[in-house]
Amino acid sequence: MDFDIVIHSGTIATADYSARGDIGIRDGRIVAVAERLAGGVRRIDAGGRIVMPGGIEAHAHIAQESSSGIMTADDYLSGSISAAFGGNSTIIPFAAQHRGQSVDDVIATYSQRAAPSVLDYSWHLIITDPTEAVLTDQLPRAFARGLTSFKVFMTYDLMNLGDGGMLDILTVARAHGAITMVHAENNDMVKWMNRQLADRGLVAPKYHAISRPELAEEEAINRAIQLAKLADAPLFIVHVSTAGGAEIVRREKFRGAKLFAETCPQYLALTRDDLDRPGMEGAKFVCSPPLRGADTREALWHHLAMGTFESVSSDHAPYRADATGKFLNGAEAPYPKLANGMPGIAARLPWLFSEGVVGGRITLEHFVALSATNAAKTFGCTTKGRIAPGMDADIAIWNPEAERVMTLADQHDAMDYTPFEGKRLTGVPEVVMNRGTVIVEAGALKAEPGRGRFFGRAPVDLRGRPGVTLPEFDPAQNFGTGLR
Ligand code: DUC
Ligand code: ZN
Ligand code: ZN
Ligand code: ZN
Repeated sequence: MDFDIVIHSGTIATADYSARGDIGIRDGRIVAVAERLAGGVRRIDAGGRIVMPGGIEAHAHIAQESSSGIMTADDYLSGSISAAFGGNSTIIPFAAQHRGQSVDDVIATYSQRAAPSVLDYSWHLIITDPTEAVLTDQLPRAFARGLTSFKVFMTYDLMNLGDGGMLDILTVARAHGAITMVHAENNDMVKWMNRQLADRGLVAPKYHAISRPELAEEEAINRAIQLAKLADAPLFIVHVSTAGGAEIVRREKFRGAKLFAETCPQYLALTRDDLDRPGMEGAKFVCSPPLRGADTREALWHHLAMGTFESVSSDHAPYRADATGKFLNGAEAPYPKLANGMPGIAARLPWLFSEGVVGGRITLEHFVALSATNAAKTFGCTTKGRIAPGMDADIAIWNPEAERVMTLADQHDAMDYTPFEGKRLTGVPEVVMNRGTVIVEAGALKAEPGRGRFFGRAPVDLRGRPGVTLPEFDPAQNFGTGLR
């Protein structure tokens, strides 16, 4: 039987190796990888190009209300299109529970919202109200449907769970092979700093960074890991922004914690000086955790190169710099009332490729691991994130030499700014496929809204054996070492 598509003469890059070769695709799957393949209803010439797994964007906020009720500018149509233009084949945004809402209702709500997606999608749940019914009934049901990851918060009064709540939820996750993702900042430290600054009238955007000190992240990362070790449960630290936090992650991985972590382009590209731009420009750079100093930025690059992080995710949190987003609470709103987050779903991979691979800081294979393969492993995407027979044909073909300057128009999102405006980049994803369908080619969208599909994920794989979960938790044998 003929192939539907053969991608030929490209350099195939995986997380382990790169080599010249051809890829044969049939019925949306990769069915052959070989030095040379004949045939193909369509043959795509990838000479001089790099052929790699399409990115998996595992941290994005799309069609999601913030805890203060501000809706993201991107819905699943613009968000998925923007992701595709940025070299992604798959997105795993958040589906957020409001206090009092059932998890089943959250899933029903986001199922409707996600219907227009051009890319395959799954969700991480955000749990803010872990009632008995949520812990014993609703979450296990969600895990069984393949939502095997969820995020909790150690900060924000409306979301913060407390240490006991964290232990309860880690235990439920462990029992069902799910992974807990955590936003780690010490809530009381941040609130105390907010009062100190407000008492002195210091509310310009630049004080946002001062209000959320590095110490607050480091303390909370350390505490979250100790809680996870006590519960002997896997933990994923999202958006690590500090060198101290990265050092703790590194040390605790070495000690055997079941630990995963990501950082984001903004922490590798920008600094808190961007918050001090004239007027209210700095509001565009308000995100949590906040941007740090140039020394921290360099340290995070070293951690990335050393392997401290599994992934680099965008934390795409698109709030426009107008009264629908950043300035919903006024054009001169004090920093605690500015919408929190910045866009980057289209920028993540082109920026990381350029600064990381072309810039000589990480290898091409490491780039593939950070952009797709590791997220697939961590989050149980068993048919995605790799180029091998049997996998979904989720593929991006990159021109590694094309040069451009990053602009808002290139992002194809619903935003009115990009924090990466004007950055010079080398390397462009020219063709992006999802399950064998071309989504983006030659700078144009080729896919129909609504073609993306939900996919369920396997339990978290801690032992290289997908689907094998941990033995039952036994408090009589628990020494809190995380080493079993
Ligand atoms: N956490 C995120 O992950 N994104 C936006 C804001 C936040 O607190
Ligand atoms: Zn967060
Ligand atoms: Zn986020
Ligand atoms: Zn365009």
